[in-house]
Amino acid sequence: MKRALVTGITGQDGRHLADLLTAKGYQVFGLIRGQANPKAEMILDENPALELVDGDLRDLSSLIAAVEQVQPDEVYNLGAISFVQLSFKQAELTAEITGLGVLRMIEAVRIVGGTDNNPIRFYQASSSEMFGKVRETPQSETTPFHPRSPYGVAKVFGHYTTLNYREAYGIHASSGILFNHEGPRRGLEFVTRKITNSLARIKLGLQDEISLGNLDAARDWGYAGDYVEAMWMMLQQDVPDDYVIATGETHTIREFLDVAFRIAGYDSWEPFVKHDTRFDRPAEVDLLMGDASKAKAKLGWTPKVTFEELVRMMYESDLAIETAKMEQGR
Ligand code: NAP
Ligand code: F7E
Repeated sequence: MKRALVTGITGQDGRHLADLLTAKGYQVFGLIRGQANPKAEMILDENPALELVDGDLRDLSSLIAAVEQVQPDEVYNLGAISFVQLSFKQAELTAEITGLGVLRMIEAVRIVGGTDNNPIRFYQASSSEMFGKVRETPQSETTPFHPRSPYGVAKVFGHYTTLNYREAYGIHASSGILFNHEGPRRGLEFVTRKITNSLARIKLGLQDEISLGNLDAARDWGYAGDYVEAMWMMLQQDVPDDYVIATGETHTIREFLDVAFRIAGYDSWEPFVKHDTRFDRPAEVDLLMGDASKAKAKLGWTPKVTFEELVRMMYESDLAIETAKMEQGR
């Protein structure tokens, strides 16, 4: 039975990856931080085969202890401050966790190492936010980076740290440059889920409007369930490498609103959406569109869920959640 250690286990991707690896017959260990993490119960209910191990990406000794305890075949480093807007307000903490956290995790892998004939394989969750003020469209593995937020800067550090450990120590370390991926498990702070959840509440008469920032930004949005498959595929290759994972389509926030409100049965979203400068960013990433042809050729990976299917899935899930809450009087 293969063993995997996943950081960021309580996050959107950690939960999807745990499900995928469990279905593939892995024993999955999730790194959990804090002394009574309120999300622990929820993820164990969701995946009872999961085992939790204490640790924090700010604490190297806790990571070494976790790797020693688990003796993993594969480590997936998904833990991060992942909300770009928060990274502007807590830049130092973002550098500490999203940036230096990668160094600590891969250093723990280097120190513990695994056996000579079964060295530990490492996955780093890199991001399309590294492209930032994009130098070319679509963006591929060879597009230069120009991050636009403390989050993007921290991810560039983590990305090059992964590459450096691969080259310097021969670690089987791969970096997935993932474009935005969403789904019903997406945090409510991100724009897609904020829209589908608010829309469900508008539909049920629980809310009148949605306050949003810049509606002109364009993103290459895919489904998280498809993207965690690519993470696993990267670690099954003989040779570690970096891969862009994306759909190759881009849509503005306006287009997301168009599709979501149409699915919910409205002619127009404009009467319900109001601009709130609190959600504008000090520096914006205007347009992301990925070229995942390397992942298709080498991993055989392609996205399955379309943009419209993704929006529908998220809206229907939020409608069910909000309806249940309403019926329970919450
Ligand atoms: P998410 O839902 O925000 O989850 C972040 C996870 O990081 C949570 O489990 C959180 O744990 C954990 N974490 C935060 N601080 C930590 C610390 N000090 N030590 C250990 N764990 C800590 O993020 P996601 O959407 O699943 O994304 C997973 C990874 O992919 C992140 O690295 C993100 O930056 C990257 N990424 C995401 C996307 C995307 O579109 N989703 C695209 C590209 C890259 P708590 O619950 O305890 O806070
Ligand atoms: O913003 C605009 C906002 O916060 C998307 C993370 O997973 O993907 C994610 O980062 C766009 C931006 O995601 C609101 O200005 C308008 O242009 O959903 P988001 P993100 O910043 O693209 C990348 C790949 C990651 O790696 C990150 O970890 O939407 N926008 N109005 C808004 N965004 C939010 N959150 N809230 C608004 O009200």
